[in-house]
Amino acid sequence: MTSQKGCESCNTITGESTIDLLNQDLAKQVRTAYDRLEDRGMSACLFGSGGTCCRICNMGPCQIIDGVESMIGVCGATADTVAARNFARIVAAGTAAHTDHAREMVRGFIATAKGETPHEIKDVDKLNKMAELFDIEIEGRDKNEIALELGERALAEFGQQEGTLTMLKRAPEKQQEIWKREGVEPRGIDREVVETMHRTHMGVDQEYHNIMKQAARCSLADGWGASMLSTELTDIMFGTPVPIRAIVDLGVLREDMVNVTVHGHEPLLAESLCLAADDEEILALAKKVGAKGINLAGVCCTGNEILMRRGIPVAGSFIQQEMVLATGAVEAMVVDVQCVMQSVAQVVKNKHTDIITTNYRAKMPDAIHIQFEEHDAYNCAKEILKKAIGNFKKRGEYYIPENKKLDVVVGFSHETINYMLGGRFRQSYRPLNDNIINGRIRGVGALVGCEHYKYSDDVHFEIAKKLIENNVLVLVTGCAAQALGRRGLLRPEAATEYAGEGLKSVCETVGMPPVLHVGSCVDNSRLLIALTEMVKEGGLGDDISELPAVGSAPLWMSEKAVAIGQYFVTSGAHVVFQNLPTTGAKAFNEFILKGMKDVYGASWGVAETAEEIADAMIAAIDEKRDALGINKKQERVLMDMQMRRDLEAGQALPGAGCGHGGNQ
Ligand code: SF4
Ligand code: MSK
Repeated sequence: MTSQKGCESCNTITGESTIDLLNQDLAKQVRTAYDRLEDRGMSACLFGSGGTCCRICNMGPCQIIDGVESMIGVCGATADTVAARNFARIVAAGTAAHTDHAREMVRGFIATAKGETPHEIKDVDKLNKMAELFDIEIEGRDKNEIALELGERALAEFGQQEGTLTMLKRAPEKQQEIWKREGVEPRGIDREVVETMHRTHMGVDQEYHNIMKQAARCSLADGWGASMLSTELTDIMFGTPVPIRAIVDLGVLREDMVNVTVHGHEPLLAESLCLAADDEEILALAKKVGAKGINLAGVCCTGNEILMRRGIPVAGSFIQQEMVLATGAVEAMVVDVQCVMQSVAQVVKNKHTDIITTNYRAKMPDAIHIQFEEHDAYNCAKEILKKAIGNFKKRGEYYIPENKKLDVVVGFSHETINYMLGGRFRQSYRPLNDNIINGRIRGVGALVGCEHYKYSDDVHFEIAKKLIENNVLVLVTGCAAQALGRRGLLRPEAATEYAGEGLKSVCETVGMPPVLHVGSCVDNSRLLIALTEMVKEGGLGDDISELPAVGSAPLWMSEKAVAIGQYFVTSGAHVVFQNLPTTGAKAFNEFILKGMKDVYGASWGVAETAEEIADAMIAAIDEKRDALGINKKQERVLMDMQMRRDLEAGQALPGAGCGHGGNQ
C-alpha cells in the first residue's frame, strides 16, 4: 500500500490476514488493486455497466439510450440488440477460456495414456464409466488403451461440426427435450464459440431472443462439454477428489522452506511440480541453501485443484494474489492462464521473487518465461523449482501472518456426496433427496466463482451464513470456496456453530461441513451432475428446473462466471448475480430476468447486498418446494435411530481424521 491511510480508508478490505499484512511496514510500499481502485476515483461508465456501449465496428463506439430515437447506434442497432450482443460475447469469452483449458487437459490426458508424462491413469472406475458413455469397448483392454481412445474421442468434440456433444445425454431427459425443442444442442465446442462471435459481429444477428439462443447453445458447450470433459478427464488422471483436511490463507507460507506458489488454472503443471517437489535432487539442492524443502502452495483455481486432490495448502484466492507476494516470503510464483493480474510482476519488483510464466499464451512484462511442455513435464517442473531454490538465500525482509491459517475439509466431488450421504453400501442421492423432502435440508445453494475488490469478501460469508442458518446445504467452487475457508465454514464444526437444526443434524451425523468445497471454477460441471443425480433419484420433479436448488456468483469478476451462470440457467437452475450488464436495455433485461423461465424453466436474478442475495436464493428454493408440495411447516426434526443408521452407513469422512495434507 502507498500509505497506511490507503489501507484504512479502503472499506472493502476485510480479510484478517490481509489487514494484518497491510499494516506491516514492508507491505505499505506495495501498491495493490485496492489502491488502484481508490486512485481511479471515478465511477463506472453507465453505458458500459448497463450493457449498451457498442464498439464492435468503427462507425462507433456508440452509446445507446434505450427508447431515445437519437441515441440508437449509427447502424440503427437498438439497446436490446447491443446489450444482447455484448452479453453473448461475454458468454463466448468465458466459454473460450474453459474450452482452451479443457483442450490442454485432454491433450495432457492423451499424452499420459501414451506414457509420455510423469502421470498415470488413476481412477479406472471413472475411466470405464466415461468410456461407456462414449460407447468405447472396455472388455479385455488395457486402461491406457481405453484412455487413449477416450482422449481422442473427447478431443474430436472440440472440432466437431455436426451432431451433438456426447455428454448432453447425461442430463435429465426432460432437459434434453427442452434443448432439442429450442434447437440449442451444441454441435461442437469450438463451433459454438466461433458462431457466437460471428453472429454478434456488426450486421449479423440483430434479434435479442435469437442472439440469446446462440448464447444458450454456446454455454451448454461449456458446461456439458468443455468444462465437464476437463473435470472428468482430470479426475481420471489425477484422482477424483475425496474429503481431505488441509489449511488455507497467507499463514501457510513457511519461514524455513522454499515457498513456491502456483497460480492460474490448469493442474497439469501444478501436479508435475507436486511430483518434482519430492525429487531427491531437488530436496538436496533445497537443503544446500538452508531450506527444509519445497513448500508448494496454491493461489486461485490451480490452488483449488491441488487442494482438492492432494490437500496442498492454499495461500490465497484471487483478491489475495498480490498479498501472497507482498509477504516477501515467496521465492517464485508460477503462473499459467486466467485470473493472473499483471500487477503481480510489479509487486515483486524490489523483491527476490520470480514471477515465472509457463504457457506461451500468457506472457507478461517483467516476468521470466519457462515454457511448460507436457512431454517433458518432470524436467520443466524441476527447472522451475531450481530457479526458486536459487532465490531462497536472497530472501530479504518478510512477514508471514503465521497465526492466520485455517483448517478446512475439502474434496467433495459429486461422487463423494453420493457416497457420504448414501452410505458405503448403497451409494445414492436418496438420503439427500429424502432430507430435502422431509425438510431437514431446505434445498441446495451453490456459491460459485470469483471475488473482486469493489465488495468486501464478507459478502460470501454473509450469504453462506444466512443460507446454512436456514438449512440450505451450500456447495461452493472457485475463489468463493477459499473465501469461505478463510472464514471457517469449511470445517465440520461450522455445522454446530452456524447451521439451522435440520442441516446441523445431517452434518453432525455424517461429520461433514455445512459448506462443501466442490472444486475449481471449471468444476462447476460437477454441480450439473449432482443436480442431475438428484433428479434421477426421484421425488423432486422431472428436471433440474423443479429442484429446490439455486446458484449465485455474487462477486463475479471473470467472463467465465457469466458463461457458468448462462449454462446453469439453460440447464434449468435459477441463478442470482450482482450487476449484470443488461440494465440499459429494458426488453432484453426483462427477458433475462423473466422470459428465459418460460423457455428453460429458470432465469437470471439480480440482487445487490449479501442479505438480498441470500433472501433471493432462499425465496427461489421455497418457490420450488411449494411447487413440489413439500413446503409444509416441519416440526423440529429429531433423528430417530433408523435415520441415524441410514446416514451412518456412509459415515465418517474418509481422510477427515488425517493430519494436514500436502507437504506441510
Ligand atoms: Fe455503433 Fe452499430 Fe457499429 Fe455498434 S455496430 S459500433 S451500434 S454502428
Ligand atoms: S480463479 S475465474 S477469480 S473463481 Fe478460477 Fe477465482 Fe473466478 Fe478466477
